[in-house]
Amino acid sequence: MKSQKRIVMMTVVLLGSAAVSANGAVSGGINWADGVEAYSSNIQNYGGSLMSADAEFWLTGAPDADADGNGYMWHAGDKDYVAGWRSNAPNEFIVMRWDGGISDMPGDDLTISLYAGPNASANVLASTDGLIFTQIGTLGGSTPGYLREEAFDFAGLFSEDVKYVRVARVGNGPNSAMFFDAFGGAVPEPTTLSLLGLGGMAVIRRKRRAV
Ligand SMILES: [Ca+2]
Ligand SMILES: [Ca+2]
Repeated sequence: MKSQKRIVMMTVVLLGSAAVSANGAVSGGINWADGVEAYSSNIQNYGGSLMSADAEFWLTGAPDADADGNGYMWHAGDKDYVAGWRSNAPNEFIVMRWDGGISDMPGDDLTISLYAGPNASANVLASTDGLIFTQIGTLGGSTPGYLREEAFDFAGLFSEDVKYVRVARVGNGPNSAMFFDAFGGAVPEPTTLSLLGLGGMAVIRRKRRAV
């Protein structure tokens, strides 16, 4: 029922001809973050190299740390292209930037790829202007080294496209490290939308017939 509703809503978006601005960071149907806007002084990759302007690629673009693609990030050949915080450094944060912005669409709008220690936790906030941030959810702990994805829905919280996402450390101390691989915004893909649109029409027709 929920998925039917979502498909119908996608149809509405399609009929409303949602505008998608061209963006160099869109690949694989995902609008990957374009830049690292700000970060606290101890942000580093797993190996301990501090974040710098030259290392923004650790966090921008598509996920790239799990080179062999099996979900575990610490195999030989896997890349240390992540950034985050280690066990004891309170108030750490990272702010990611999207030049083209992310629209609030039906369903989830943002996916964060990360791994974390079992005691890790963070708040996730988003902003349209980089000044006022609104909490969109939280991140908890998991098994160290194992990549996971967490999705967030802007769900009517913003009147304009989101251009900044902030992850802010909460849990501090042993086993509370958290490392991020990529931040992806949802994009209404024209071909997918067309197919979903047709599917949505079919759902509407079926529903009408059922009434
Ligand atoms: Ca949404
Ligand atoms: Ca990465």
